[in-house]
Amino acid sequence: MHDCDGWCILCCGGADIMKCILTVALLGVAVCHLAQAKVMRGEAPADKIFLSKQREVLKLLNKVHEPNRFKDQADLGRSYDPTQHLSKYKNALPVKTLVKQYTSGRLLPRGQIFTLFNDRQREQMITIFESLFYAEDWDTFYRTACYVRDRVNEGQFVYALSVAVLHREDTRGMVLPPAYEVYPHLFVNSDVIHAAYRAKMRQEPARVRMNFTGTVRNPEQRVAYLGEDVGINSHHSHWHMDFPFWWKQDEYGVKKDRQGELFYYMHHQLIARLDLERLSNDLPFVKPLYWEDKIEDGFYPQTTYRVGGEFPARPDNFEFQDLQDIKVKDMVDYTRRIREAISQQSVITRWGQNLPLNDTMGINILGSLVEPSQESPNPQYYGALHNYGHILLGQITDPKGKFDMPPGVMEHFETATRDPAFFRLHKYIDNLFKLHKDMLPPYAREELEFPGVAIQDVTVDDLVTYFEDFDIDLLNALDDTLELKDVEIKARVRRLNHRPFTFSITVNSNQEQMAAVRIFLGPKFDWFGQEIPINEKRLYVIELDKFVAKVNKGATVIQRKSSESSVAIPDRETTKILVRRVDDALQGKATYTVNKDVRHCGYPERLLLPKGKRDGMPFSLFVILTDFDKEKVNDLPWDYDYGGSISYCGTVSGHKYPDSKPMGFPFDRQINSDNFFRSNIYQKDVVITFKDSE
Ligand SMILES: [Cu+2]
Repeated sequence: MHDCDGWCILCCGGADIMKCILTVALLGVAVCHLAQAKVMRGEAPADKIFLSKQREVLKLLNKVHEPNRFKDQADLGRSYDPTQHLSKYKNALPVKTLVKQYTSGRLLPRGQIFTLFNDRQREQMITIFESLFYAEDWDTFYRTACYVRDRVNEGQFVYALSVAVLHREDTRGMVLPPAYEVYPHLFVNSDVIHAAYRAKMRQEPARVRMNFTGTVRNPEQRVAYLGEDVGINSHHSHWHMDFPFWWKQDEYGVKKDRQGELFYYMHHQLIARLDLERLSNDLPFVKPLYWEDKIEDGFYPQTTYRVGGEFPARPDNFEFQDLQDIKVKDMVDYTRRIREAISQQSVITRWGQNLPLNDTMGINILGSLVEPSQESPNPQYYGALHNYGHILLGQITDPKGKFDMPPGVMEHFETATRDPAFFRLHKYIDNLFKLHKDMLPPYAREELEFPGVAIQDVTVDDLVTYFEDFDIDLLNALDDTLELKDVEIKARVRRLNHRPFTFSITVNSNQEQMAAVRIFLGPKFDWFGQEIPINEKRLYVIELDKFVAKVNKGATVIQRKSSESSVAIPDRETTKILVRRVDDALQGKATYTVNKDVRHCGYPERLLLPKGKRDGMPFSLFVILTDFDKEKVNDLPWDYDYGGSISYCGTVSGHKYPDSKPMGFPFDRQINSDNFFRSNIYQKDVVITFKDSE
């Protein structure tokens, strides 16, 4: 974001100067125009050392299902013996264990399906991750990565390497290829894979059209474009890589600030977003499921593992089944204990102490307890509501393992949102969080207001959504041999997008100060066409943006583009383009910029708006300004962007979450409409119009 000191020409720059001058002339106010694309503060040209590291990581993640095709890496991996270099690891135990497990044949073999929800497979993956993470320097890390590349299961390898790259200091800023290109099977339907194979056998380039799962006879199919969107699945799986539930904060020395609260908020927003899509498609809000009730809607994923068969399907009206280690009755008990803790506003720790669930910290504790993460105060007593929910749903059709069915879509973060039951499970969990939030007092006047600051007007361009085609590269989905040349085979999917839009927020202030700006969108009418009261609407509002702006004494117009939203990230670059850009930079043909805070987690920017309707659908827009100086946490420049997707994805690289307000403020607590609206809280109706194509 640019500085906006009233000296408009200095702050605007580029093509916006004329518009800027005109605005000043017409309105007599300072206008801050923001850059067209999302410009990241941490961006700088990459040096050769970084570039060659980036290239090696991309090589390691190439065609992971096959032995490493890069001879230099394969040779290095074959000859490297980690046990000869134990002093090169900050903690040598994991790598020692890994070598022992490998030589005794106890690791999950290559070619088999890896799921994080399987305790044994996860423990092995953690050993691989720790071997990579504890490597003292890049050289040791790289050699270890080459060593494991051809020895361990490829699913475990991709996950462990990715989390290591995201958390090591010497790999900061490195870009991982999009998950849907590394593992296309998890993202596209079986018939697409079959058609792709046919094309590959003929060595012919192809674009295979992929349809959403189900038919018009299944109402849930109307919103499949959201649950099956590769961007959403990628966002969700990356969130769980940035905030793994198995992360040992103290041991690894990397703190995860407000992880429990982020678990609540990111999932809460996913449900609210689906709810707005449902309204746009004449469907009621998501209903929570319950352990002892039937799951009305079945799900047939129509997706196939690379090896291991189809993802299991669930017929309509199926009931939860006991698994060997997880009983439905236990889930009921865990829920009861959690509800008790919420109503008493106190959790019992594993040492029998009481931990209060109050104020802003309560939700963080509750999030860690429900998921649960390693920070759960008492996993024995409160169980693993969310993780077990995923497993129960994933194994519902073969609970006793009689048919040796592979894991269900719910047992991978890359595929979970495809199943409508994912949202129903999370709505159930979200209602527990709501119960807790409802125990807290509504925000007091001084928490809501921003004395001396008033929003005079908010305008925004026409909000228009449409469907467009998008191609997914299937190169990694298909087995082939070195002799066969790669041909372009892609899956063509329909995906939602919107026209770019800009908010103009006119603010009056009695002094120059920093304002935290929050923009939300909520439904105006419910499924029955009745206007939703604010205290209910708050549960369905989606965050569109949150940022800091400087307001001047007098009037200021804050302008903010949809492309700058801090909940979202732009489209991921394809692996092919990424490789080409890195190669070009290595050869000195072009500059490659690296952003040390780069994020892979982030809601897809093109899904920022719900679909709306052809005739236009009214929504409620909210803009809230608060005093940033009172909520500022880090000692960093006010416009520091943390990689651009803080709202749902928090921060990485050791930074704290940048503001101290509860996530979702001010809609996370009960609202009394008489006291809520003040001069710094603005509401207006907006209309979203869906066009069939653009
Ligand atoms: Cu999740």
